[in-house]
Amino acid sequence: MQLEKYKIDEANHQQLKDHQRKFDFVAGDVKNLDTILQKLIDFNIAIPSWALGTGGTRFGRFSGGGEPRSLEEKIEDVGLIHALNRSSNSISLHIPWDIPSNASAIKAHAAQLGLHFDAVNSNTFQDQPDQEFSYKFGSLHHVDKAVRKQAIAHNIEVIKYGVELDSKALSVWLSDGSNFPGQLNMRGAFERTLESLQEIYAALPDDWKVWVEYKPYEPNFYSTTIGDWGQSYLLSSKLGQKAQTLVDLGHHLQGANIEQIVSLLLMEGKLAGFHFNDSKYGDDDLTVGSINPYQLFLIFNELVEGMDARGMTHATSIGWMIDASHNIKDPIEDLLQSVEAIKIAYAQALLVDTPELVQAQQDNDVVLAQEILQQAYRTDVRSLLAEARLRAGGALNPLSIYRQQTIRQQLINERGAKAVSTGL
Ligand code: PSV
Ligand code: MN
Repeated sequence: MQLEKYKIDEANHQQLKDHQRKFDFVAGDVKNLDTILQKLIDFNIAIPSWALGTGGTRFGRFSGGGEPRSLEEKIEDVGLIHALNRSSNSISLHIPWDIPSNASAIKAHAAQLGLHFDAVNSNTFQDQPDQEFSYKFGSLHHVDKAVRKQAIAHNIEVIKYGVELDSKALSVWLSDGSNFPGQLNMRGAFERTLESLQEIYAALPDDWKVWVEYKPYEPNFYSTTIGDWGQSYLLSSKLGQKAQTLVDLGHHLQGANIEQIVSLLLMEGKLAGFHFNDSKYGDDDLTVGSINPYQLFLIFNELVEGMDARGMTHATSIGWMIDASHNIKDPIEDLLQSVEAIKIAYAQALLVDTPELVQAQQDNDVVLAQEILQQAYRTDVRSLLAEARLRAGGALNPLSIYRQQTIRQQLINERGAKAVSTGL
């Protein structure tokens, strides 16, 4: 289904007076208001094709109904999100969960909704029914060359699908690791992974990147072969310019200073981009900003400062994507909340008074430095985001229209209460 623009306009009209009052209150204090609004308009976050259905845990899965049954329907769901927030103009595919059997038709379908294709993701963490060798003991790091070759071939096939869709990056996450001490020679595993990635790297088109994602544990619980940003950075450095490190916010041990990791990767030109989510304990894949919005703001503060220092365009220089799982919320509502939280953190980071902060740092004025950051963080920027959405043709309040228009119920009517989407 699609949401007609006039319905958004009607709802906006009803909420306009209230919005204007809130916007004027905040906007009065914002320097460079139009520049900031334009940055917010330009800033889009990709939606993963696997996040439009209900996620599960190993204990169970509770479908919410109306889940997309095909890639076409997943694209339609992203189209709905984008129509409402004008901030989600791309979709990231996971292969083989979402194989585009007719790439030009899929591309046209997406383009009609104002969407394009973000990075393509390979999957060598699950066995597929038709594959010859199992990934039970890993893929690109496997001790058996034949298994490695199969995994390399899969990644090269994923690049081919991506080329057909005009994607520009291959995102690789490996579950390769070990469950018990002694199971694996760690150096050997790393070297084999590098060798395999070198073969994949050689198959990348000139204008493509490979993003190497790291994760400390799960599904392996003793070691992961690409376990942290250092290991990913080492691989991406050895591979070459087209390789970079992807930061998934949930892929850190507790207490890790993610903003510092991000700052240094950016400094080295090695920050590929993000998989956004939030967590309390591990890779919880919760709604962005639901647990620790201050950390998200601190990450964006480093990003804005670091990107400005390198003259990078915020919206397009690195990859921005959500990677979350929706166990109990409506996936579309959850994604709307996540996009909003990301843009709130971004807007707050844009408000940081950088010259003043630099001076406070120079003076070792710790109190003032904290005041400057928290002044920005405690600003209620939601009406700035709403204004940016309004100017871009979206909804002042995406979630309220989504509910008012009973979109989930319509999706259930169309697709059924038991429709199940591919993914985890
Ligand atoms: C692994 O936990 C991960 O973050 C990788 O990005 C996978 O591609 C994705 O989740 C699968 O849901
Ligand atoms: Mn991820």
